[in-house]
Amino acid sequence: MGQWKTVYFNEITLLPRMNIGIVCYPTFGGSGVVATELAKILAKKGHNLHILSYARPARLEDFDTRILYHEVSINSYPLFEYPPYALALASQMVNLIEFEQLDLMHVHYALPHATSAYLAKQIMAERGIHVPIVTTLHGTDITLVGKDPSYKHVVEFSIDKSDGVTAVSEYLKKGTYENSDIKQNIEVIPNFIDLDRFQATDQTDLKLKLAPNGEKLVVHVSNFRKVKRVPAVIQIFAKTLEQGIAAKLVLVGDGPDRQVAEQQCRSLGICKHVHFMGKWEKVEEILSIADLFLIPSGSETFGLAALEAMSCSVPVVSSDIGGLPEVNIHGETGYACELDDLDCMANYAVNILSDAELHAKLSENARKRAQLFNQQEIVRKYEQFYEQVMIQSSVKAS
Ligand code: GMT
Repeated sequence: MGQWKTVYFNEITLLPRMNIGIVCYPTFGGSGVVATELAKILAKKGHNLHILSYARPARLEDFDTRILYHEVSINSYPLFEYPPYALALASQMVNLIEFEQLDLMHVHYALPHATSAYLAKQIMAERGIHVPIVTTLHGTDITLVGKDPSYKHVVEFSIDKSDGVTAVSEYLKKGTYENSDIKQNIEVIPNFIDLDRFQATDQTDLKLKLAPNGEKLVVHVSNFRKVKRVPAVIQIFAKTLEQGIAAKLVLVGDGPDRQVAEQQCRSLGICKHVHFMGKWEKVEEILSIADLFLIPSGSETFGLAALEAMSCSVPVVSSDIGGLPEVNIHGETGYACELDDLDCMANYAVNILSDAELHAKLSENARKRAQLFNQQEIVRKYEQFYEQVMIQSSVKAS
């Protein structure tokens, strides 16, 4: 049975104000960033947000009275080699739904979030309370981990049981249908960008520090996981140097392949041209002075890092896999090459860095393309999707 609830109106938009639960990983990049930025914008629009994660999300820095962060507390016990996070999460979801009177729970990254949500929803249904679940598929929850036989059945079941499912690109939607037994209707709502934060600003001092002799700046930002192919970034850059381009490579981020990358710079003898920044919050400052962004990933359902660069008017050279071609348009905002064709990427990099007219055209187009992913418009799509899911699922539940 569905239940009647008082509807509060949002004093900012005059639309119904929602109590929304957001579940995410607290990570620096990817789904954690998308989920947290979404929560921040929804809060600015007058909704109440409850973020549930095992640590405070990296992007949740400022205080907002409409955002409450709830940490999933997970007690260990000598018997547990692996403490059951999914169960602790489901239990805490039940608390939130009940005491904060959530209208909807939105989980980012299916594994294990969609499963915990399904469990919480069933518990609440037993108590006569219906809460719709929206699951957003981001990437490896479908393309890698989610299809691992040790998780597949549960992940697919949980996604199918969600009341609404979104994917961050057409590629991910198509891939989900092709590589799983999921039957749920999937709505594509792409990732979004804050065009005010991510825009080129004057960073002359930083530029002088990183490129003191007026060298071109090539930038890569990632979590240095295998899939990001940082060694390929270094090889492409080395080939660019070989072709006589005076350039510096700035690597932003950290992760498992950091040492491999450092070793590679040493063996190629190009350490003095490469700067490892480590994790760096204000990535837009570095992007502001970048002449080129490299993202030769082996798997990427969207490529948020490319969009951030484009929003700062930086042309992109990428691999042509996954959702990257939906972001970086070949010949318009940069270039995309086959995954293993590092020569192709290096040649395009040289073209961009040595032809001022071409560079100017690509950077103007990059910013224009980024404007299509304006956060206000995309977040409105999420709001509309929530409204639609709430109506459809309450009809089903009654
Ligand atoms: O799958 C991952 O590597 C992590 C994942 C995440 O959920 O943090 O990143 C994915 O989501 C991002 C935000 O939607 C996308 O921009 C990335 O392309 C995607 N990563 C991969 O597909 C490898």
